Amino acid sequence: MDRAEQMEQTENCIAFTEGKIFEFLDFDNDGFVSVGDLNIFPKNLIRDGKIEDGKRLSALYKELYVRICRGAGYPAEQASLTKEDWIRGKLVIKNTEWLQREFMPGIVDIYFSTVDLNQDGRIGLREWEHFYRSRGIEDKAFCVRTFQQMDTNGDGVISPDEFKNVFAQMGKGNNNYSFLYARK
Ligand SMILES: [Ca+2]
Ligand SMILES: [Ca+2]
Repeated sequence: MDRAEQMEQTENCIAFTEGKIFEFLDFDNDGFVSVGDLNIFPKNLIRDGKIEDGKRLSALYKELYVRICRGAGYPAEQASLTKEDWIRGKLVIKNTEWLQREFMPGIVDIYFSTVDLNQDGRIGLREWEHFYRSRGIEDKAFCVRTFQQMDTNGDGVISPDEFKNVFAQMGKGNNNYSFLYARK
């Protein structure tokens, strides 16, 4: 495979994962995602007492939305985006300093602490099952399989580094982790 083919394959993989993320964010399945949809997640975390201050998370998502609009070729913020817009915009901003250095580290830490219910700095299988149950997924075999996939050193818990690695891999076009965005 030459370099151009490799790049195309990476882009296809990222597009696949971004399509899953879009479907996850489009809660009412109308084919559009607005900045309000992006804020459903931070709002739920605040409502459930998972985070005290959702301002940082909301600001990150707002900025993401604006950058995706621009990346998709719109001169100004749009009321909503289609899946095609979302993927096109995300592919344009995927290697930007902001996404890699600010957005991803910011949200990954928050994700980890919301799944780590007992706050011991590790995610156990029970916590992982709870995370999926909160999304209406009760499939135990699915939980075990995805848990083992993330627990790369096989010690029975997911460390912050293992968790971060999943997002780093997704950013590089590895679509083996799109299960993170599964919902019922
Ligand atoms: Ca824990
Ligand atoms: Ca581990």
